[in-house]
Amino acid sequence: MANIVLLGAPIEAGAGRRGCAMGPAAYRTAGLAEDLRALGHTVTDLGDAVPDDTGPIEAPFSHLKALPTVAGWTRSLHRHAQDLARGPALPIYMGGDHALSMGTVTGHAAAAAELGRPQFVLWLDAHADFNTLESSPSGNLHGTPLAFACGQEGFDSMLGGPLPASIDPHNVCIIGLRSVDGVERDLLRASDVTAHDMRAIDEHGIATLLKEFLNRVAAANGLLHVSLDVDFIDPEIAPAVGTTVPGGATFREAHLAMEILHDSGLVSSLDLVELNPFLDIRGLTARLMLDLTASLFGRQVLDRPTRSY
Ligand code: B3U
Ligand code: MN
Ligand code: MN
Repeated sequence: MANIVLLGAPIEAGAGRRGCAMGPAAYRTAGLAEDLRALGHTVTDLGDAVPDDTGPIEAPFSHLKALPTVAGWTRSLHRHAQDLARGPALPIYMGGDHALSMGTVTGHAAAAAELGRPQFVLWLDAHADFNTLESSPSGNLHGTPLAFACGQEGFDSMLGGPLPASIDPHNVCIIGLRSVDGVERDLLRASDVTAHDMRAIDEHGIATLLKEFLNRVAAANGLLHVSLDVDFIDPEIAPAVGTTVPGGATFREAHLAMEILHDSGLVSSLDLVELNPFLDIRGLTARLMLDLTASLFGRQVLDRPTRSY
C-alpha cells in the first residue's frame, strides 16, 4: 500500500479564465483522500501551497499574462516538490491550472538528479504545453510548462535563474494531442519528445503506446511523474475545463491508462490539473478525476459493488 500526500496548488493565473483555484477544494469535497484510504492507502492532506512573493518581474514579452504570479507559484511548488520527492510519500498535486507543473516537474527533476536517477514525465493532455514565452500565442502560461521543464530557453524569470536540472526530452511522452500551435509544433518536432496524437490512440490503442513508454521507464530504473490534464479526456464526459477540445480520450481509454500505470508500479508523483469547478455539472468532472486517480492507485472493477436495481 502506498503512503500518499496531497498538496493543493490553487493557481489559476496561468489559465485564460478563472476558476481553477477552486480545484483543490473540489477534490476535497468530492472525497479524494477518503477514496484513496478506502483502497488501503495512507493519505495525508498537507493543505494548500502558497505562492512566493517575487516582487516585480519584468515580462520579457508584453503579451504574457500574470508572469510574476506564475513565477511565485513556480518557486514555491519547486521547493515543495523537491522536498516531497526526497521524502517517503508519493505526492499528488491538486491543481490548479497546468502552470503548476512548472514547479512540480522541475522540483522532481532536481530531486531525481540528486539521486542520480532519470526522471521521466508522462503528459496526458490535448495540448503539448510546449510553447516558450516567445512562442505562446495566447500569453497564457499554462501552455508552456513542458517546454520550461525540458530546458527550452528564455524561462530564467520563472525560478530567478537557470533550471537546476531539466527533464531530458527523450524521457517525455505526451499522449492525447489534438491541439498544437504552429511554432510549438516545430519546437516539439525538433525535440526528442515522444508525442502521440489521438490518431495514434485510434490506430494503435492507448495500451500499446503507454506500455512502450513504461518499458523504457522500467529499463532505465526511472522515476515517473504523471501530469494529467482534464482536457486529455473528451469534454462530453469531462466538461469542467476552460479549453475544451473535442475528440478526447474516452472513459475506458482514460481508465485503462490509469490501470496500466497502476500495474506498472512506476508512478512516483502525480499532477491533477485544469479542473475548473466553476464550469462543472454537479461535480461530474471532479468525480471522474477521482475515479481515474483511484484506478491509478489500484481500484479494479471487481472492487466495486455491483448495484442492482
Ligand atoms: N497552445 C495554446 C492553448 C493551450 C495550451 N494549453 C491549454 N491551452 N490549456 C496556448 O495558449 O499556448
Ligand atoms: Mn495542459
Ligand atoms: Mn490541455
